[in-house]
Amino acid sequence: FCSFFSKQGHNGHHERIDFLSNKEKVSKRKTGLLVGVLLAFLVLAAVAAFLIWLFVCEFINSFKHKATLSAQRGPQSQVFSGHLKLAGVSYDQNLEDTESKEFKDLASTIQEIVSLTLEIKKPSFISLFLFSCIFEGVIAYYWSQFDIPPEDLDVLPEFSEERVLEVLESGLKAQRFSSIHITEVTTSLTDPRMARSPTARDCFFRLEATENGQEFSSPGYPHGYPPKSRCQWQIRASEDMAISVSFPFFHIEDDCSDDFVFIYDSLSPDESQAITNKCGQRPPSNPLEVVSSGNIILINLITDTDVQRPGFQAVYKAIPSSMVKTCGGVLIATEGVITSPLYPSFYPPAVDCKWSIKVPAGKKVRLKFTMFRMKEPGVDIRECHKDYVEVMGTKYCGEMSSLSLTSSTNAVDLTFHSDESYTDKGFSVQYSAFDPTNPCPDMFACASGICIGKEMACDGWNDCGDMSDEMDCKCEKDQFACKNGLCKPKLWECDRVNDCGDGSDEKGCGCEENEWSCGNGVCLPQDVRCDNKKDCEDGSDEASCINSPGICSAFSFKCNNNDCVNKVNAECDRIKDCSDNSDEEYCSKPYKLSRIGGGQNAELGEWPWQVSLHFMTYGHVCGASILSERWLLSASHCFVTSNPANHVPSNWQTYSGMQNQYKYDGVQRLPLKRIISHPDYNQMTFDYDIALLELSEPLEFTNTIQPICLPSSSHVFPAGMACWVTGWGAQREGGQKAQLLQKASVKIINDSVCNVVTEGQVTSRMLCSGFLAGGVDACQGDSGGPLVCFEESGKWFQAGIVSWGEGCARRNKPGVYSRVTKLRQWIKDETGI
Ligand code: 4AZ
Repeated sequence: FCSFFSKQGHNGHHERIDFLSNKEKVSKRKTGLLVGVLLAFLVLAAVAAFLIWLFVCEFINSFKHKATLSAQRGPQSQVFSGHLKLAGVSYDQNLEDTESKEFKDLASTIQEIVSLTLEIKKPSFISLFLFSCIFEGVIAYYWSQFDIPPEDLDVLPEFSEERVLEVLESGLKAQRFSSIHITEVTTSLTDPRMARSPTARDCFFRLEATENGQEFSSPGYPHGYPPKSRCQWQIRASEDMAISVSFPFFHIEDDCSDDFVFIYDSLSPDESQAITNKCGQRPPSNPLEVVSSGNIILINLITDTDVQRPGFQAVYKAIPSSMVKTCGGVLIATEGVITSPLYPSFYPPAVDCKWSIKVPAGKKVRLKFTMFRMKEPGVDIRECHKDYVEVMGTKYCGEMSSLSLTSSTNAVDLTFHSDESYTDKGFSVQYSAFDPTNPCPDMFACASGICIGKEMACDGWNDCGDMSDEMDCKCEKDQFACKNGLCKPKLWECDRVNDCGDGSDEKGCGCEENEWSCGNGVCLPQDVRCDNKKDCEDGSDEASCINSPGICSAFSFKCNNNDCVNKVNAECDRIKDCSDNSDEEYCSKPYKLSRIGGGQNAELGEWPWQVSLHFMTYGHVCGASILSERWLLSASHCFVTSNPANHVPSNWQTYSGMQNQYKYDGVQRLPLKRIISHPDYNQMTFDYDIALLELSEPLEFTNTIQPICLPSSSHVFPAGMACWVTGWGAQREGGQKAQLLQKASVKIINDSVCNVVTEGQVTSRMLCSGFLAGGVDACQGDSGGPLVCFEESGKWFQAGIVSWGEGCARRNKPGVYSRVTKLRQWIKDETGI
């Protein structure tokens, strides 16, 4: 076992020769000291280094003429790592002892040869070239680093794995050493942080796995790992053993681009043999547990942030290779369970298994997967060209929450394949024989062949997973019969959400030509329009009366000079309707950064009016929105509680421009000067759940800090409109607060439906938004945050303040928000905004 030198090439001087200090001996394999082998090793190492150098030299020459890039950019490190498999080589155990003469001789000779090569032939534009190797039996693990100076960065795209491999392979084919042959070579581009760092030696460990579990943990555990750590644990076991590493405790920073653990089925950080990379927190009920395919494994911890997280605790042990490699078989029982090897641990790389299930003639086999996770970066789940389960000619991979299959005969094969890279939790499948003439005695038979309770059929929920339990149902009186055979609650009809899936519940909801359509979908005769009488529940029949200028009704936009504009949503539509321009004042500027859609995490600056309110030492507890440099809007119930400390402004801190609760770049933290809760706020009913917060100093607006537009009291947010709610609240009922700001699209729900589903608890100061089908909602910790809607005018308006709800995301229990339009006048009275 050897590890070699580092050579700093900037000045051409050798800086140091590092030998790893760990003296443990590992392998008990056959020994045989061969001076020739030593020589062969060093020649081999020199050859590899030389070949890589040749490759670099050759093609950099061809690119030299274009190499004049800005010197402002720093040098770029390119690291390649991989292994060389050697044949015809005997192994010398003394090489495992880094203190042995053999090891030192070999290390220094290789150092001499390679540095000599570099001194003479080093291209001036490669500032650092390193070659390091670890011998494990007949495998040499290596990595090479090139630091390309700024002026030569043009060549970077050409530093591809393919080119390096090509050069290595063709060079090795031409090798002239009779005693050894390279039977395999791999090369992969590697994150430079993984291969080497000046501090890596402070955190480098070689461990020997035995059948008794032993422990190691990340530096500083459990108090927190230091930033900029580059730690490596190389674990080995004796031949015919594999290694299992489990992490009973795992809590690394959530953002994997900062901190992460990378595990390899190799001793070098070779991407083609990566087992997995993980960050974040894992619950003890679902610990990370991985296994190697052979008797080596490498664990790297990279940390870049200052955010302190406890780190991990790991237990490693040697397990017989047979446990890893032996799988599959013939199964003749009428029921049983099949799992991927070592389940619930991650399955090992590079295994193939085949199970043949045979049940009595006349029966068929039902397969119900209770776990299916075979996710791998860059895999198209329609092709499954890497790890997969194959049943009846179809390959399955990725992640599936429900997969049920039935055989066409009384026999079925299930094969499992894992390739050399990336493994996952695997699968667990229950199989059972069934009688095709009566597949589900006393139960409902899904089209997939699985059985579910009779009461689950036609209940509006997709219990089979393929909707077959919800087809051809006889709908109850309080249900709507969808065209496609589904039954949905009558309440959901004409709520502007396609609950049936085929749109039939939303068809025929529009109004006739001679009718006026109210915002809540109600149709009234056309002559209700502009008769100065509120006919629609939401007043929308009086909100579009452009032919009645100057007439002020409750549905007119009132200019600052008391003129009235009878136009729907006149404010901030970029049209000057008021003679004093007051309809176009206080409109937040369109945000400059681009919006990135998809997913639940919000981007930095995507919701620039969102504020996080921290209370004493509790961290984030409520949300708020920015109205102006001095004023924030939030919910009264965040401040008026049984704890009087909640009402003390100095106990609160406001964070504007924030996305990640642990990152403060560009964030403005300001204390509160005053909390004004609505005087009519009712702690029992949550009526008037609104509060204004005056900042002790003004905010400075930036790209990520901007105010939200307040709607005028006549603004209509019609039912069915898609709006957005944002916050760091719990991501599910009873769950933990989010670290990254979350966003969710929710629909405005019509008031009469809102009243029914909340059993009459909503007042006119409240509105419902969400989905009656459940699944998307605000939750604890989002309170006080904004519900905002994008208007055709190109502006975002705040329609609501997160207030309350029965649980979170429950069916028929949408979120309830304070209705900003109804409280608009009070905001103006208190703040002048
Ligand atoms: C809360 O406790 C809370 N599902 C906020 C919103 C909702 C429920 C609870 C709406 O702050």
